[in-house]
Amino acid sequence: LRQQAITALTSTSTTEETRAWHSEYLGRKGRLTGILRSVGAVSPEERPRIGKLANEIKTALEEALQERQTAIEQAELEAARNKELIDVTLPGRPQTLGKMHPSTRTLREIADIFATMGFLVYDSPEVETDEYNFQLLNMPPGHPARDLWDTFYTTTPDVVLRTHTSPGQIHAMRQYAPEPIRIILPGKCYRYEQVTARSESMFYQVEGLAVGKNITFSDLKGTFMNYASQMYGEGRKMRFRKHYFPFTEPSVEVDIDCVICGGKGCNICKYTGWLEILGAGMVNPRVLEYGGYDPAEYSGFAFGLGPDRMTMQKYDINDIRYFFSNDVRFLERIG
Ligand code: FA5
Repeated sequence: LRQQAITALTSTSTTEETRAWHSEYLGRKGRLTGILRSVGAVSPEERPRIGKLANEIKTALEEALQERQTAIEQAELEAARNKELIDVTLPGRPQTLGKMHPSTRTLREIADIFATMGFLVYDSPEVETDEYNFQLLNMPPGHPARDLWDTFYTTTPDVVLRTHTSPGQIHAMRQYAPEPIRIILPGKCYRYEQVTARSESMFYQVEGLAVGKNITFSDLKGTFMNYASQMYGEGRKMRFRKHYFPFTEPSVEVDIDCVICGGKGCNICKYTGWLEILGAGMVNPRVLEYGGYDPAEYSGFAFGLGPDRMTMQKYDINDIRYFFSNDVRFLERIG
């Protein structure tokens, strides 16, 4: 039995196999254990000899097992180490570099251009009260012009997601009045809109506001001509259309010729060949007053640009929904 057990042990090569070997020979129901138990059955003369022999075998087997187990553990450890070994001669994996989102690029470009004309960047909240989003912009409760903006109301009374960046005008005026100001105010706006290739329910606007003495409509026009020539190069076609906003008087909308269709008409420019990029006008005297300026002394102009549509023009993107689609391929294509 001893010889047989030792041979079997030599052929084990994993911890599991040695365990199985242990239960076969030395376990509670093992073969050697069986012999040890039956020692009591042999004649009293034979008993000491047999018992001694069986115990010797037991000790020998236990020692052999211990030795085998140590050897196997060593081998297993070595194998694991080799498996995890790092081959320092392999070439490294290339790192993929992130790219700036086209909207961010446009926003920075706009900020740089207006900085050349002395406009500072001003930050204001995306969640507003009804008072700031409407009332202080000359739209008291029930004013029909509120319908120009499909508003996301919240479960908190009087709290809305801003539908435009214009409420920031009031925050800025109240902070700086009666000092003259020249600011731009970039940020996200929210509208409960039918989402299409040209309209999203979350989009960017860049508000602009200049307040001071003797500011006229010519300043507004001049600022825009300068902006357009820096953004699009000299000679880009632009048109001013009369419009209505409750917070400006007079008000205009400004279009540029659509490059996506080359002025022929496409769904982005509503088949007109022109793309509306902003609303603007002279700040309504009542709004100046709400902001803390005396309209007899001060005047100002304000505008609200839609940078997403400008980005679409610039990078030839035919659907606004790509902007927040989280598709890396979009960023890669633009890069
Ligand atoms: C306004 O929101 C006014 N607050 C702009 C303004 C500011 C006028 C200051 C006068 C003085 P309007 O709703 O037209 O106006 O939006 C302005 C621009 O935002 C649009 O010309 C368009 O370029 C962009 N825009 C509006 N709605 C969306 C939309 N759903 N998706 C993408 N861009 C939009």
